[in-house]
Amino acid sequence: MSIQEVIQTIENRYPHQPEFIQAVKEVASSIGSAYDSNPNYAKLKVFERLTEPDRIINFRVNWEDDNGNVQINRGWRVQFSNAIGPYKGGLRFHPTVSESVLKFLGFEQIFKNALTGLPMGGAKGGSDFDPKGKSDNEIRRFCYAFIRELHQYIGKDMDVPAGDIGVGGREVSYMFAMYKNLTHEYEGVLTGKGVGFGGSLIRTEATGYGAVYFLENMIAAQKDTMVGKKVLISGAGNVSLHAAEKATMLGAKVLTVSDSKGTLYDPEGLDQTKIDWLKEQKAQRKPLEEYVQKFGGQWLAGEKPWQFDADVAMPCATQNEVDENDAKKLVEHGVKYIVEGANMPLNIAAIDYVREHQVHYAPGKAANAGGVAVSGLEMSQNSVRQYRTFEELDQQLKNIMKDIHDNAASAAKENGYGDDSYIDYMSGANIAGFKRVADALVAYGVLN
Ligand code: NDP
Ligand code: 2IT
Repeated sequence: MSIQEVIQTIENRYPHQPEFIQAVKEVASSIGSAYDSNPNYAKLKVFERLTEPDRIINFRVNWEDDNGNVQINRGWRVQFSNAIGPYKGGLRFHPTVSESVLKFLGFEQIFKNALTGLPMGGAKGGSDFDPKGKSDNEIRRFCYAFIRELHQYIGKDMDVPAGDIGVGGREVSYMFAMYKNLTHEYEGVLTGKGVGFGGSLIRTEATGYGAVYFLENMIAAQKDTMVGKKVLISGAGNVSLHAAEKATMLGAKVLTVSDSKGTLYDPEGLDQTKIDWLKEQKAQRKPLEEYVQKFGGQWLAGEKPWQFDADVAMPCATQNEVDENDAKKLVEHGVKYIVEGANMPLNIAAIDYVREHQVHYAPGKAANAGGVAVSGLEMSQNSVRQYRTFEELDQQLKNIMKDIHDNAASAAKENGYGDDSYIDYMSGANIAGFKRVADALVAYGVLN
């Protein structure tokens, strides 16, 4: 079956899964020549196999709210591929979670994890549970109930979940505790645990820091530096605020962050005091808007951050947050680099537009791989029962991000996509990630 026929099959079989179809098409658009270069890929139906998850676990989660009412949510784990390591990927708690969203995230995770060079397969999971407005006790009861069901399907060498939207250190620690309680085993079954009882240093910071390290490499490839670059960031969660922190440390000027209510614009740029305040404010789920009374700047209710002059844009909130109109604004306002901290934040029309306008574009599966990379380092630290220092792990994260950058750049060039002045990171990342997994499937024969 040709790649085009695989897409046709997916579209016919899953017409109600637009996010999943979008993610498959994006990968398919790049891998044609690499696919044709090895006849075994077609013979063993490698792409067709990779577009159908190994399995999807789907379950009900019953929990009790603070008023004693029974609440019911849906839970999933999409175990997409364990070709090159145990299933690995985050858990998302958000009302928009659906099978389509988790399949797109799990599919992307296969190639992202391959790009890290570490032994990790691809998975994603989560629930339509909405953490907003819930008390700490409700969050704890939900996490316990969720993992009480999921625990039978995960394990340190089988499937290792972590955080994503709505799931951070607190939630992972609750789930880890319940897993330990149920199995009587202390093992590295989840990553992103609290530091001090199994969590790795720098895991919390890793996705945002890693995305900025990737950006630093892109800018260096154009013989320029981060110093003085104006940066627009969307989101105000884990990825956004750590991207803002590292960009600021490296001398860039971060002008915006945002959330589902609107955008905060500070023409003076963020500094560490402001970032610490933002972290605290979000941890307490208080409004971003209150920043203006304390530090000045402007609050733009209901607006996105793409309307200001800048050099760099880092969408770090959620999928499809940047459409073609937003892409036009970014180009109009002089943005030369777009680095996806979020997964699939640009829709297909936006990607086409920025690439046509020669904006240097780093797809999430390459640029945000620092988080899962440090998760991989947490797994290895748990296995050998030793911890590494912050400095050691930060250096490893930098090295991994540089390797992903360089491997994506060379895969692009080798396959005829772009040159030194315009590196096609999207094609390069898709090809490099795909080949690693596809070669494993070929070696295995007809098994997964
Ligand atoms: P958080 O829950 O910490 O933060 C999410 C942020 O995005 C919040 O500011 C939230 O605003 C905003 N947001 C979420 N959904 C929407 C929406 N539908 N519309 C507008 N704003 C929205 O999540 P993370 O920072 O962990 O994740 C952000 C992105 O990064 C996701 O795409 C995730 O998949 C990706 N990612 C995360 C990794 C990690 O290690 N955590 C690793 C790699 C990628 P509000 O608070 O108002 O809802
Ligand atoms: O999208 C992602 O890469 C994550 N949410 C992190 C996954 C992980 O296992 O650390």
